[in-house]
Amino acid sequence: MERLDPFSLVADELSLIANRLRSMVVADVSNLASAAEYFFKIGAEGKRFRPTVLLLMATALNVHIPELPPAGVGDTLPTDLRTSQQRIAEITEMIHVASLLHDDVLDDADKRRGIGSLNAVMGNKLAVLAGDFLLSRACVSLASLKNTEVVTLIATVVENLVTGETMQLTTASKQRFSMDYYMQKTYNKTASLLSNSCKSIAILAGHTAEVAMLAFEYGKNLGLAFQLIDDVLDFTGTSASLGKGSLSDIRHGIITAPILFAMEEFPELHAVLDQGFKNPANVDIALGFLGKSSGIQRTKELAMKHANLAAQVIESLPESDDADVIRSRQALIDLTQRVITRNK
Ligand code: GRG
Repeated sequence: MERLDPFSLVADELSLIANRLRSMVVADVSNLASAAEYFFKIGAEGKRFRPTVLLLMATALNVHIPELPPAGVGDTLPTDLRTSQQRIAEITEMIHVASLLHDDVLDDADKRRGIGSLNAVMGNKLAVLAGDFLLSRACVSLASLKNTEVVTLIATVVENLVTGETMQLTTASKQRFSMDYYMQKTYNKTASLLSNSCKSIAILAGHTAEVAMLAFEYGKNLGLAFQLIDDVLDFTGTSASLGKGSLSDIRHGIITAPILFAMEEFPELHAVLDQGFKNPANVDIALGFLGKSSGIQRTKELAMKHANLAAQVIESLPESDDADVIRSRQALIDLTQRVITRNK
């Protein structure tokens, strides 16, 4: 079967969602309106990785469910189902952007998606409020789906995001230098949104707990792989060489997988990391150790392990001979490899 770019498979639906998002973030107060719409404007929308995954998952799970009785009066119609799954994609993107707005305030970032960050352009106060506003609009949309299980899943995501961001603030060495702590933080910060939203797509379609768990596992492993590569890119940027990335994590004293692996090979790094990075020379020293170590390679291998686990999940979904289902599953498998090889 021909292999299509995963993004182009859902391109039409993605632009439908983009238009809906723009209409959902309209506010009465003009500066709140311009703040809230800032990252939904054409050209500022980012990679739209999450809605792409969710729409593909919706089609990938579009199989006959034997446990379900034949549709009766008042049941969710297939078109209503697809619309409710699109809502999940919109809600997920709103929560994602809200978390970016708050993250940029916490980090005092000046750039996001290649343009000025909202805090830099409109100030911290409006950026925080715009994030809260997006979150509240996401809540209203979520409530309209009238599915308490899905409400619980998405509410857990917000809790996990806040927990993950708070975990990252820790100054305790035991936690900062622990791989287990880092993976837990990574799940909270990045993978929870994908795992729980993928599961929501399955729940809305009426799938069994088993299939819902497979959707969750795909999102979790894809999200972990995505963040591990993000942490590599922070060091390498688009090039293959160290130090070409933004180095934003290490400059903020955030210890990620490449450094944690490097530390296993060069325990001397411990003292450098303990001193912190107020002194820019320490960044160079840490990069020196990282370059001599296999930290980047081992991080990529760990990302690959999670990407492969995500791909295996798709292989174990209930069989289907529907061409659209098969194409979407292939695209979800393709995405697991693209996440590993991406450079942005
Ligand atoms: C307001 C919901 C809410 C949370 C507050 C600040 C915070 C708690 C959480 C921040 C979590 C965070 C910033 C995680 C990083 C996730 C991540 C990998 C972002 C980059 O995602 P991309 O590359 O971005 O998909 P684009 O721009 O393409 O959408």
